[in-house]
Amino acid sequence: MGMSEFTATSRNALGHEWAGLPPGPVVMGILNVTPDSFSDGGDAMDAAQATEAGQRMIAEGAGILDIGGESTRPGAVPVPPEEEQRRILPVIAALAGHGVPLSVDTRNAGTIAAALDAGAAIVNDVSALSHDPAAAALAARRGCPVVLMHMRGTPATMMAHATYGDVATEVLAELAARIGAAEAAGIVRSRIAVDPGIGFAKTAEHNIVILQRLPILLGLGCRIVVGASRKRFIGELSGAGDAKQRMAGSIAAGLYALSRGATILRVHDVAETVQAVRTWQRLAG
Ligand code: HH2
Repeated sequence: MGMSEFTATSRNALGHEWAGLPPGPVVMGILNVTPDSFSDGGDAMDAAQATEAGQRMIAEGAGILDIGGESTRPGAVPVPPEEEQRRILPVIAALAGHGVPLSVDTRNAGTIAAALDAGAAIVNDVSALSHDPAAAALAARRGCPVVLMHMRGTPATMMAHATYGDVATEVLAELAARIGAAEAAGIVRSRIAVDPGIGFAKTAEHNIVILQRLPILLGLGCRIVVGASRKRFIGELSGAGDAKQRMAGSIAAGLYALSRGATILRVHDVAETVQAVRTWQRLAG
C-alpha cells in the first residue's frame, strides 16, 4: 500500500454518477430467485415473495436491486437460461418503475436481453461479460451500465484457480483486461463499474488483501462494487458459521470497503446496512 493509493482514495472517495445514481455510497439489495442460494437458503425463491422482498428493500433505502436466478456459489451447477428467465422475469416486471434501477445478475445474453425488455437497467455479470460471447455486444447496443466482476474459471471450477503471486495487482490487471474487452465491444467506460469478486477464485487471505488494497482499483476510473455479504469469508474472519448470522460482520466489511474506495455494496440486509452506511458517511464526511 503506497502513498499514491491513499491519495487516490481521497480524490475518488465518492465516485461519479453511474446508472443514474449520484456519487456516494449505494446499497444494492440482493434478490435471489433461486432454490439453492448459499446465503439466504432460497428465502426469496417464489416470484411473489421475491417481489415483496424487493419492495421492502426499496422502502429500506436500497439504491439498486440485484435480481438473479442462478446461484454462483462455489461448485454450483449452472441453470439453463430458460429456467433462469422463468424465475426472474416476473420479479423484474413487478419491480420495474418503483424508483430504483434493477440489475440483472446473469452470465447469459438471452437473459440479459429479456431482463432489459422486462425493465431491468443494469447488467451485473460475475463473468465480466466473458461467459456468453454475445453479451458484451448486446450490452453495448442497449447502452446499459454494466458491473464487471473479477473471477477465474467458472463458479464450478473457480476455487482451483485461487493461486496468485500478488492478488491485488493480478485482479487489477485482469479487470483492466475485461474493461478493455468491454470497450472493444462498444461499451463506454463511464457505464462500467468493477467488482473484485469477493470469494470468487479467492481464499480468505486473498479477500483480505483485496479489500485492504482496494484503492489500487480506483485508477480504473470506474465505480467499485463490493459483495461480501454473508459470504464464507465473513464466517472465516468472524467465526460466524451460519450464513444468516453474518450480518454484523458483513456490515463491518462493507464499511471497511467504503473506506477503501468502494461506493456500491451488494448486500442481503438492506435496512441495517443503510443505517450503518448513513452513520459512517456522516462521520467520514
Ligand atoms: N456475489 C454473488 C453473486 N453475484 N455479483 C457481484 N457483482 N459481486 C458479488 O460479489 C456477487 C455477485 C454470490 O452471492 P449470493 O448472491 O449471496 O449467492 P448466490 O451465489 O446464490 O447468487
